[in-house]
Amino acid sequence: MTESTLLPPRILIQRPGSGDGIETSVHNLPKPLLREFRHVFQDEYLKRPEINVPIATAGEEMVLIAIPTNQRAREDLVAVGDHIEQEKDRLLNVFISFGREVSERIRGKGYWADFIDPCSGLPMMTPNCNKVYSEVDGMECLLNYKSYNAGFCKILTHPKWGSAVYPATIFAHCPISVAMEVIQSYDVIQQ
Ligand code: B12
Repeated sequence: MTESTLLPPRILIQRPGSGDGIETSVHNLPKPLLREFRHVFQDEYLKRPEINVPIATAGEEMVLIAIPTNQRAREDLVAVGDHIEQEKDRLLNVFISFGREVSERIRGKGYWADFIDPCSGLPMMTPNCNKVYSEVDGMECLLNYKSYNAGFCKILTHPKWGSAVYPATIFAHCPISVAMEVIQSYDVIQQ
């Protein structure tokens, strides 16, 4: 738990029975992250809502929200080889599916949301953005996880899984209740 935490990390599953758990939490943006968010997305996020906001949430304050996710990898991602590449593809697919679904559900309610492509570090749904978002810096700031340097790449370490962790983040601009409702609709795996 950090000061920015609105909903602490819990392991969710997108499709019951799939076994692909994804640790997810909901946060306000602390100052350093807010500065970085503006570099990455500029003011593209202000271009929504472009449709009428639902009456249920119309009076609520709009807030910038980060939804960091971490998946436990079956391999240490710092190693190299075909099996690592295969594992990274699996983790990528699990996140893209989850990130897209969460973003589309928030967008479906009339608000802005987007997620970072883990391969490039660039926003997936917002056009005209070319600044890379650092997942490692983001997780350090939001979750207080630690990192180390592996050559050119900064590597995150999860408190339980070490560097067998695959970080990726979703962002939203909406009332807190909207983001909470979407995230709380997923099943939680007991740890
Ligand atoms: C591009 C990339 C690479 C590139 C280049 C890396 C580079 N640094 O140029 C290459 C292909 C080489 C690479 C290699 C690897 N990578 Co890589 N890579 C990335 C990627 C997509 C972006 C990293 C990046 O460019 N960061 C640097 C940029 C964003 O920051 P910067 O300009 O240096 O600094 C800015 C920030 O610090 C910012 N800032 C300042 N203060 C603050 C505060 C906050 C709060 C924030 C948010 C930002 C911020 O300001 C600075 C200036 O603008 C990330 C995913 C991601 N989105 O983070 C994965 C990622 C870091 N890579 C990963 C991995 C696993 C690897 C490899 C180990 C894979 C492998 N098995 O070979 C190797 C490492 C090999 C090596 N020794 O380098 C994983 C790490 C997993 C983990 N546990 O942390 C990540 C997170 C991808 C993932 N989701 O799994 N990678």
